[in-house]
This record gives sequence, structure tokens and C-alpha cells, in this order.
Amino acid sequence: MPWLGLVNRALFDINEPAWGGWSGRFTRGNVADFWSRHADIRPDEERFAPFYSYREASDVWTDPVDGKTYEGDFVPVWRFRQAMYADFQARMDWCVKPYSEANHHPIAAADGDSSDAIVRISTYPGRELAFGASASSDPDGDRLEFRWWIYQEAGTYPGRVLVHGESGPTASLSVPTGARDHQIHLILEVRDDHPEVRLTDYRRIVLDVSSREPWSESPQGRGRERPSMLPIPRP
Ligand SMILES: [Ca+2]
Repeated sequence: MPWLGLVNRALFDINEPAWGGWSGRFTRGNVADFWSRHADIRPDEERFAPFYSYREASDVWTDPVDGKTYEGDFVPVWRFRQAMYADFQARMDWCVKPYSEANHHPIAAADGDSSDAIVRISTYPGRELAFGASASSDPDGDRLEFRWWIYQEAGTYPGRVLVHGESGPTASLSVPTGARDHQIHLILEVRDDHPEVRLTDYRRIVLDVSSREPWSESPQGRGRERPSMLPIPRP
């Protein structure tokens, strides 16, 4: 499970464990003496105390299947569980079926960019941002569904951010006036409609909200803005 984040590089950044992904989500900093749940390991751990590690962090998530809301350290994994199991099922098909009989992942494109780069956007409170995923595709020609959502725990802004067009190929949001000096994480999910197993691809768009007053540079800054995408360099 800890390595599953690497399966989806567009969602998970190994250098940012607090951002979350298929392998769960972890604390922003090292935590002292986070003891194993396995009692027989405790004597070994005690030999090295104090030791420091990134421990699991808690999310709040409502399961779209049963409508129940869950909270806890396991929830960052649970919120992606259905997509993870579908991925595994498809990979098993790849072992025994010809290409044309198995499903393959859609490719989520953010504003025409179909890479796996995490998108970083510097912005200001009050700005309206528009996002497009129309260039997303599927190698099997499957129909695509879109979902845009705010991963609140991955960011630092504690308030609610409304996403307009959350289930369509384009979405928009207004950066809240109280979000200056905060970070907001917008997740794009693109899921195909294969009849046997539905596969999901992701993009993560990270909004870094500046502390500067909005429109301080020029009055022409008002209005809708096409965000410029700055992919994170990867090793
Ligand atoms: Ca497909």
C-alpha cells in the first residue's frame, strides 16, 4: 500500500506526503516516536527512540456509494479505494486477455496538457479561474466522466471553495478572499465507462494564493483568467 501512490504520479508527489494519493496521506512534518501497531516490534523501536517519521493523517470523506461520512487515518486510502481496486482488476485482465479485450486507463488532460505533471498556479484572492479537461482521451474510445473536487486536507485553506461545473469537462472557481497565503488543491478525476471495470486517471492542480491584494498590479487584472500551468520538474 505505501507504494501505490507511485502508480498515479499525476495525483501523488513523493516529495509532498501531506498531499495524499493512493497510498494515503501523511503529516506535514516528522512526528516523534510513532510506534508500530504491532506490539512485537515495539522492543526494536524502543532501541532507537526518539525516532521520527511521517505518520498517517486524517481525512473526512463522504462515500458516494452509501452516502456515509467517514473520518480517520484510514480514510485517505478509502477515498481512492474503488479506483485502486478497479486498477488492479484491469491489470489482471492485461495478464490474460489480448489488448482489445481489456480496458485501459483514460488520459486526463488539464487545459490541453496530457502529461502527469502536477499543475502549480500562483493566484490571488478574488480571482476567477477556469479549467478545461476536454482534451482528455481514452485509448479504447470509452466515454468519459469528469469530476472536479477540492482536496481540502491536502491544502491549507480551512474554508469551503465552491467548484462550478464539477461534473463536466470544464470547471471554474473563485479564489476566496480569505485564502491569501494558503494553498488550495483542485483534483480532476477522469473515469471511463467500460462495462466490466471502470478506470480513473487524475490531475492535481495546486493553487498557491499570494498575500498580495487582488488587482494590485493593474486594473486589467480583473475578470476571468486562463491559468498558466507550471509543471513541477521531476527527477
Ligand atoms: Ca478505457
